[in-house]
Amino acid sequence: MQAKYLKDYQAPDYLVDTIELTVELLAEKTLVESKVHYKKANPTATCLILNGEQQKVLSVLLDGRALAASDYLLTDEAMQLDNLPDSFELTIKTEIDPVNNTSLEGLYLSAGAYCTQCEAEGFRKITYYQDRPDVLAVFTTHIIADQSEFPYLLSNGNKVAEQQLSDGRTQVTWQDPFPKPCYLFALVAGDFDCLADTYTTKSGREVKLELFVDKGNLKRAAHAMSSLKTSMQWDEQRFGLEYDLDVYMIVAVDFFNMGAMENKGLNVFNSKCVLADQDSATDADYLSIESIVGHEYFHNWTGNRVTCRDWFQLSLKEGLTVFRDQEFSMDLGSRAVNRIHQVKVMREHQFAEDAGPMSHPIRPESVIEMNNFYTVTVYDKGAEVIRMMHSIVGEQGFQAGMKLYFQRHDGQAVTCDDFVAAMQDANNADLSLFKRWYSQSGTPEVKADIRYSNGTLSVTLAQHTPSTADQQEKLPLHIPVNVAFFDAQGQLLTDIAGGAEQVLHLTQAQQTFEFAVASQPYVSLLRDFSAPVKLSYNYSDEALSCLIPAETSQYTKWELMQALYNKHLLAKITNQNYQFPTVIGDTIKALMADDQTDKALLAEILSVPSVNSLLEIASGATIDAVIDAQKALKNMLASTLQAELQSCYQQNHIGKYQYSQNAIAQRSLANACLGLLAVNAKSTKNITLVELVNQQYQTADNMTDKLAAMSAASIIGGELFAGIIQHFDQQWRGDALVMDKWFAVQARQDVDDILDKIEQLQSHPDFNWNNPNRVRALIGQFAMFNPVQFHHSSGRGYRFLAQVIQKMNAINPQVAARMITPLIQFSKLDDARIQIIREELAKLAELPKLSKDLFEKISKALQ
Ligand code: BAL
Ligand code: ZN
Repeated sequence: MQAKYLKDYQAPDYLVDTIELTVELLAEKTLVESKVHYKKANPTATCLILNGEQQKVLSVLLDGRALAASDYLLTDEAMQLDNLPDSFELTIKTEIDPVNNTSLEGLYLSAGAYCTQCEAEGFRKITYYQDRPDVLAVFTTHIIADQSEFPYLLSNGNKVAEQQLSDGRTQVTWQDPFPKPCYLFALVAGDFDCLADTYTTKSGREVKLELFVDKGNLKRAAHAMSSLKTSMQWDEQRFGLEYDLDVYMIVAVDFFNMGAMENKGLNVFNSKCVLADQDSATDADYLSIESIVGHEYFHNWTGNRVTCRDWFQLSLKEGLTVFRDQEFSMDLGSRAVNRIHQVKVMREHQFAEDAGPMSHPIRPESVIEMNNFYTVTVYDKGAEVIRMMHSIVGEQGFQAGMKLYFQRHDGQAVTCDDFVAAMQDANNADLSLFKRWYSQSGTPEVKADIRYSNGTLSVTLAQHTPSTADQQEKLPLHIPVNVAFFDAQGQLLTDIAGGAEQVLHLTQAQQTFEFAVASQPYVSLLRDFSAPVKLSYNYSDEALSCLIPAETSQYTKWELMQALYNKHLLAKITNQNYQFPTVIGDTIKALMADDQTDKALLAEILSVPSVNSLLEIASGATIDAVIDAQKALKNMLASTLQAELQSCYQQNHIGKYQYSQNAIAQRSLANACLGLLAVNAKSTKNITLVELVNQQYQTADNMTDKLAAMSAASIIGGELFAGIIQHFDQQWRGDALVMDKWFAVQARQDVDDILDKIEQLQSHPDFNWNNPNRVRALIGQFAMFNPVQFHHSSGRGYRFLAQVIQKMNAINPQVAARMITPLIQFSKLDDARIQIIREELAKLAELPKLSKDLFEKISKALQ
C-alpha cells in the first residue's frame, strides 16, 4: 500500500466546469449517471484518470458516443481514458449497492434513509470522477426515488424542479451555483419530520432553515435549530461573514462515522450531535451540539467558499474552523471552562499522538489513508496554531488577515501557506519562523528557570522538541509564552517594564528575559495555555498558594491547580508512601469558601488529572503507579473535603431544571461534589452518602443529574448500581442514543468482570455492530476511559480490543482504525505490556483483508 507525499503534488490534468448527476435509488442496484464536462488543463497530459471503487460500469459515452470496454482501462480503484480531445463530455453510468455499504462512506442506507459521506474520498464510491479537492465544479443533481417511501429528496444548493413520474416515483432536481469539490457533495432521501425556520441575514436576505430528524424526534430538534441561528448571527458579528444560499438544511442520521459533515447547504449530522431535550440529553450534549452546529456552519466560509488544494492542507479548513467554533463557544459561554476542555484534549490526546507512531505535523507530509488524518493534531493542534497567530497579530489584525484571505481566495482551493501569507501581509508581520509549526511535529518542551538577584528578575526559557516517529531533527519554534508577575500579597506588579501581564516571545533554543523589580515576584507562566507545549517549572507550594487565589485569568487558576496536583502526584508516583501535603486540601477549601469562585471552574478544579495526562509527564513511571497515585489523590480529596463537598452539594443541587449558564455551572459543581462523595461512600460504606446518590437518580428531572448519579453509583457498585442500571434500561430501551450513555457508564466501571459484562451487553437489543455510535459507546469507552481494566496486567483488555478491531475491519475500516488508537499509543507503557500489545498487532497485521486504514497504523506501530 503506497503512501502519497505532499512534495509530489501536481495540479489536475483536467478541470471540470459542470457535473450533472442522476441518482436512481433502487436499493442494492442503485443507478448513478454522471455527465461531466472536462477541459484539458495540462497540455502534456496523455490520459484522464478517474477515481472509482465498488461500482459496476454499465456504460461510458464520450461526447454521446458509446465506448467499448476495450476503450478504457478499469482497475479496482480507477478508470483510465486515453486519446481524449481537449474538451469533451463524458457520461458514465454505474450501478452501486448502498444497502450493503457498511463502511458508511459514499452512498449508504442509514436506518431506512439514504445518505452520503464523501469527505475525504467517498465520492469515488458514487461515480468515477477526479476525487480531489482542487477540482471544483457546478453540480446539478437529479434524484429519483419512490415517493411514498422517500418523500424528501435532498441535495446541495437550491431545489429547481420536482416532478411526479408515472410509476409512483418522484424526480427532484437540485442546483448548487457555487463551484465545489466533490467531497462537499451530499444526497439524502428519506421520510423525516422537518423543523422549519428562517433567518434574515444582516444584509436582509431571508434564508430558509430546515432541520430533518427521524419521525417523532421533532421535540428534540429545537436546540440545534437555535444553535444554528446563533451561529449565523455570531459569524456575521465577529467575522462579518454572511450565509450565501437561500436554504440551509441539516439532516440527522443514526449511522455516521463522525460528528457531522459540512456539505454545501446540506449538512449531514450524526443524530447524537443534533437531538437534545431535558430528559434525554446532558448539559455537555447541549454544549457539544451548539459547538458542532457552529463548526459545520462556519465551514461554509472556511472550507467551502475557500477550500483545500490537497488533503495535506486539511488543517487549513479544520484548524481554522475549530478555532472559530472554540471562539464561538467561548463568546457564548464560560471562556475559562471552554479553554480547560480544549487544553484537556491537547494534554490527554494530542500529546499522546505526538509521542506515538502516528505523529505528524498539522500539515502532514505523507499519507496512506486520508481518513487516518482527521486527527487531534490536524484539528486541535491546528486550532492552537491559529490561536497563537491570533495572539501574535491581535483580534483586529486577525480579522484583517481573514478579510484579505477571502479577498484573495474566495472560490479557490488553496494551501496553509496562502493563509499565513494573508495574515502576514495584512499585518505587515514576519511569520516565517512561526510557519515551522506547520511542518514540525512533536510536543515542544519548555523549561523555565526563574532567578532573582540584586533587583533583577531573570526568566530563562529553553525549548526542546523531542524526536518523533516521523521526524528525527527538530528546530526551535516561535513560542509565545504569556506571563504575569505578582507580588507576595498576590497583587499584579505595577512597575515592571512591559507590564504585569505580557507575552515573552521565545524564538531561540534558549532565551533570558530580564526585568528590573524591587523585590522577588511570583511569575505565572504559560497563562491561558498560550502555546501547545509541555511546560516544566517547579513552582514551590508557597508560590502556588499565592498565585492560585491571585490569578486574574480564571483558566490559569485551574492550570496552577493542575501544577499543584501534578507536583504531588509525581512525588506519589515515585514513592507510594508519600503523603499528600495539606496545601492541596487547604487551597481547594479556600476556593470553595470564596463566593467569587466561578462554580463551573470549581467543578473542573475538583476533577483530578487523568491517567493519560499523567503518563505524558511521569517519565519512566509504570501505569500501575500512575493509577494508584491518582486513586490515592481522589481518596484524599474525598475524605479531607467531605464536609465541604456535602455542603457545596446541598447549596448547588437545585431541584428544578433550567437551561442557563448559571444553572449548568451549578449542576456541574454539584455533580463534581457527588462524584467525590461517591468515592467516599465506597471506602467508608457511608449509608447517607449512598442514599444521596440514589436520591439524586430517583428524583432528577433532567439527564445531566440522572447520568451523574448513575456514574456516581458505578463507583459505589453493588445493589445500588445494579438497580439503577435496570431502571434506566426499562425506561430508555429502544432509544439507542440515550442507551449509549447506559452502555458507556457500564463500560467505564472499574470491576474485574468487566469483559464478561461487555460481552453480555453486546447481546442487548439496542447494541448493533454496524452503528458506530453503539460501538464507540461500549467498546470505545472501555478502551479510552477504563484505564484500570483496559491496562490489566494480564493483557486481557488489549486482547479484547484487538478482537473487536478484527471484527470492525470487515464492517467499517474507518471506525476500526479510530478505535485502535489506545493499542498503538503504547510508548509510555512497560515492556511486558508492550510485548502483549505487539503480539496482538502482529496478528492483526496478518489479516487477509486488512484495510488501508489499519495497515497504515499497525505497520507504523510495529516499526
Ligand atoms: N469535515 C469533516 C467534518 C468536520 O470537521 O466538520
Ligand atoms: Zn470541520
